[in-house]
Amino acid sequence: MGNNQTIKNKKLANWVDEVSKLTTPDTIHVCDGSKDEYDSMIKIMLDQKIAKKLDQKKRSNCYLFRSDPSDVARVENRTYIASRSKEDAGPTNNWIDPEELKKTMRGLYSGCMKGRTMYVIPFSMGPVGSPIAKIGVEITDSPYVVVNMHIMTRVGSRVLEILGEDGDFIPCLHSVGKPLAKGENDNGMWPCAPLDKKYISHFPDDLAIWSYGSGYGGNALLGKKCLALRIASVAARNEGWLAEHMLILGITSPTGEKKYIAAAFPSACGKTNLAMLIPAIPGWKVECIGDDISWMKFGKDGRLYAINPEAGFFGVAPGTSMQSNFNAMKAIEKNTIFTNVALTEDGDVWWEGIGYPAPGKLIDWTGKEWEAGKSASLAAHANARFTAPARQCPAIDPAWEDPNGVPISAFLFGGRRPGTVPLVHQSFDWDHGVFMGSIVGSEVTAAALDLKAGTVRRDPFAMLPFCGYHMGDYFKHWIDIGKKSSPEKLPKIFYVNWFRKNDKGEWLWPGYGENSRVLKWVFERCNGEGRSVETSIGHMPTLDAIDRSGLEGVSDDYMKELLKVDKNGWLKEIELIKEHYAAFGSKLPRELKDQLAALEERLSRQHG
Ligand code: O2Y
Ligand code: MN
Repeated sequence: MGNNQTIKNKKLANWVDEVSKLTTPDTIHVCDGSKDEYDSMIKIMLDQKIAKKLDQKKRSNCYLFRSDPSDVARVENRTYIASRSKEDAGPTNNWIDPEELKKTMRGLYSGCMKGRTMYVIPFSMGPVGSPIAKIGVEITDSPYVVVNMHIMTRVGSRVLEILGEDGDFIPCLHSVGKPLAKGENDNGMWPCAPLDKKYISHFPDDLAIWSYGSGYGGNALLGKKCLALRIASVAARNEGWLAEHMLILGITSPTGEKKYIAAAFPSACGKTNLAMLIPAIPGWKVECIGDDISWMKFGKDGRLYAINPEAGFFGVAPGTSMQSNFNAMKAIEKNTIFTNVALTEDGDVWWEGIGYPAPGKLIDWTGKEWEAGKSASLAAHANARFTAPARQCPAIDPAWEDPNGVPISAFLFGGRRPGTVPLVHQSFDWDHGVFMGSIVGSEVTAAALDLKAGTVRRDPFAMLPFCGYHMGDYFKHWIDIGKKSSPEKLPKIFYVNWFRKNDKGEWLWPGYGENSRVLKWVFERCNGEGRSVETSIGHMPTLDAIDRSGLEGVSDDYMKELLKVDKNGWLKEIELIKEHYAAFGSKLPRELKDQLAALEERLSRQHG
C-alpha cells in the first residue's frame, strides 16, 4: 500500500485485491481525503506536466489542466446501461448484455494500471452519515480524478469508519486506459484511450459502475452522473425515493419566509446560474443548496426532503461572468481546478463570455498561442470546466449540509423553447405535473445537433442521459411517488421557459436575476396566493401577476405574448408528444396517456 490506511471492510478488501490482480498497478494508495494528500497529487501532476500552477496572487491554490482533444465531454454513445434484461434499459439507453460487457472490459482492464498507482477513494455522496446519503468507493489510476473527487464529494477516513467491517458501498471502477512502460511517465500528455475503447458502463442489477478510457468529467468522476443519477435512480426506484437531475435553491421573501425549490432543466439551460441567482426584486434572497443533482426522501411529516449529494460545482466556464453568475465567479477565485480554459500571460484564466476581452496573447485550451481577432478557433473549449468547493459560493445556503435535507415546496421543469411554451404555468395536480416533466425538451438549432432546426429534442425530467432504467418505468415511479403523500404536502409543479422569442427572433424575457420575478409567483402559489387563471394547459399568472416593478424592456405586449396559450402551437405540440410517447410502448403509464388526452380535449374546447 502507498500509505498506512488499513481497509477493515471485507467486501472492500476483497474487491481491492481482485482489481489490483486484474489491473496490476505498481502501488496502491488508499485515500484519506486530507489536504496533504491533495497537495501530493497536485505535485505528481505538476511534475508530469499534466497540471499548471496559476498565478497564486490571482488564483490561490488553483491549477489548470488541458485534456486530450478527444476527451472533452460525456460520451453518450459509449455509455451503457447493462441490465440483465434489455427491456429494463429501455429505448433511450445503450444496452449490452452485462456478462458480455464485463468480459470485454475485463480484457481492457487486464494490466491497464501498469506503471501507475491505483487509488482507492472512499467517498460519501451527501453529508457523511446522512440518512439520505450513500457511500461509494472509486478505484482509479488517475490523480486528476482523486483531486476532483476531493472537491466534488466527501472523501476519506470517516467514510471508511462508517463502512466498518460489513457496511455496503457502490463499487466504481475507473481506469484512464493507458498503461505505462517501465520508466515512462505521462510527460504532459493527458492519458486516455481512443473513443472505440471508451466504456462508461452501469450494472443496475449489481449497483456497480465500470468506466474505462476517459479521464474527463462525468466519465471519470464516477460519483456524479454515474452514481448520483444513473445508479441512484435505480436504487431510488427500488427504495421509493427520487434521484433527480435538479438544482436546489432556497428563496426567502422580504418578510423572512423561506421555501426550497428544486428544478430540472436539460444540460446547458442555465441550472448553475439559476441555483446561484441574485434576485432583481428588492428584499428577496436566493441561496444555493446545489446546482445539478437532488436526492429526495419523504420525511415523517409527509414532505419531500432534499440533499445535494455533491460537495462541489463542476460548472461550464464559457459564458460564466460577473454579470451572468457573480456567485460562481467568487466561488472559483481559489482552490479551484480549471480544465480546458485558456491561460493568460500573467497566469490567470480566460474564456469566451467571461465578461471582458482577452488580455493580450493567450495559450488556448490545446496549448497553442492564441490572439483575439487573429485566431479562428475558441480560446477555451466550449465545455471547459471549473471544479470548485460548494462552500466557497457566497450564496451557499446555511442548510446545504443538513443531513436531513431541506423540505421542497415546488418543482420546476423547463427547457429552451423559443415558441409555444409560456413563461410559466402550474400543473393542476401531481399527475399533470408528472406529464409536464415527461415532455421536457429543448428546441435545437441545426448547428447544435444532427437534427432539423426547430426540432424539439425531448429530455424528459432532464434525465434522458442519466436514467439508469426504462424511462417508462421511471414515469410510473414518479406517478407512484405522488401516491405516497397527500396533495398539500407534495411539492407544487411548474413549467418555466426563460427562452421565449418573438417572430423577429428577439428574447421576450431577460432571464438571469429577473427570473426571480417568476420565482416570486411560484412562491406565492405555494402559499395558495398569486393571481392566476385556469387555462387549457394549467394555472397561469394573470397579466399583472408577475412583479415587473423596476423592470424595463418587458412591455405589456411582451407579457401578453409570454403568457399566451397558443392553441395552434399546442395542438402541434400534442402531435409531437404522441411521437415522443410512442417510444415507450406499453410502459407508458396510463395516467400520462390520460393527461395527454385531457389536454387535447381542453384545447379543442378553447376558443381562438
Ligand atoms: O459530465 C460531464 O463531464 C459534463 S456534462 C455535466 C457536467 C456537470 C453538470 N451537468 C452536466 C450535464 O451534462 O448535465
Ligand atoms: Mn447536469
